[in-house]
Amino acid sequence: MPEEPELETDAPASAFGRDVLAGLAERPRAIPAKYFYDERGSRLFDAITRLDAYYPTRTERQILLDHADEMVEAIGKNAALVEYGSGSSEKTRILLDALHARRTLAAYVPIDISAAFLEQTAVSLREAYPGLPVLPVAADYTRAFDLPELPSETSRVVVFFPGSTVGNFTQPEARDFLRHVAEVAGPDGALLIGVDQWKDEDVLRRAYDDPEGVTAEFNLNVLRRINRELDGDADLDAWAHEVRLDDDPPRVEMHLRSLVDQTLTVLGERFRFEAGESIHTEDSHKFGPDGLASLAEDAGLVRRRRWTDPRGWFAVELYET
Ligand code: AVI
Repeated sequence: MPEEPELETDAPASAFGRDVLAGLAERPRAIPAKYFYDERGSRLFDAITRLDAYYPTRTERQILLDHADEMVEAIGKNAALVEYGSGSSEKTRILLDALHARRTLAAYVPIDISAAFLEQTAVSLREAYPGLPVLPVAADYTRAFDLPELPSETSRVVVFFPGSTVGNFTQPEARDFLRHVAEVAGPDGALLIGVDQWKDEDVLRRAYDDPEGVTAEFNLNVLRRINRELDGDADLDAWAHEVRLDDDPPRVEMHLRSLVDQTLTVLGERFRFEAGESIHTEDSHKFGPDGLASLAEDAGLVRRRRWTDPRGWFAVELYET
């Protein structure tokens, strides 16, 4: 059947505009978390990863440092390491150091939506790891994309997805994503993934409501973005960052709570808020020891290894197709 052409309407052109208008009209009101990450939002997220209160980044980093040799062994000889959402590939360097020292990697394929950033990263990685084919792909890894041609000696594809970004997907999204990863990895492929674990509620609250207020700025940044890009009129002093914990499924929710009765105008549409009403801006799912394994199983991925820190706050898990 021929594809239906997109209808010309006077709806806002950008996906951001469409999603914000739709999300503010629904109940509960919500804005997808992916819209945090404009340039300022990405910088704020980077600052979050360096906060004392935000344990995931440094805990995962330490797990990679402590177990890199075992991971290299489990990855096997001549794998192509395909990193989803590579950014500056900071954590990957721990793995790349260990893999490159043994000359066991066939190629490194960083995938990121920002082509300019990706090129910079590729240049510095080629310098740091002479002889390693670095094959960047500018793409949105949640959609279909083609892998570049891999060196002929490549034995398998290993997808690397650190940071517990899988926790920002809904469960159906996570299932679809894992299915897509299994397809990209192909037969004999693998997934090495960072998975944040459910833990003491005070630790979780502090991580998402840090005393320095960086996470609050990160959350409020989506309103700044609406003001700038969607002709919004949000008064940033009339909104507060709020964190809620929920256990079904276990997650940290971020909200923007209206401090007063007010009207928010976006692209000419008016949305009425009563004091105390909120916009849900992010879910960060936290998993039990087997939480991700059961989702992955539905996608045809079998867990083979699991590495954690001594407190069991974070895990890095290896799955195979
Ligand atoms: C990107 N993602 C894994 C972060 C998280 O912890 O869910 C985003 C974040 N939100 C608030 N702080 C960090």
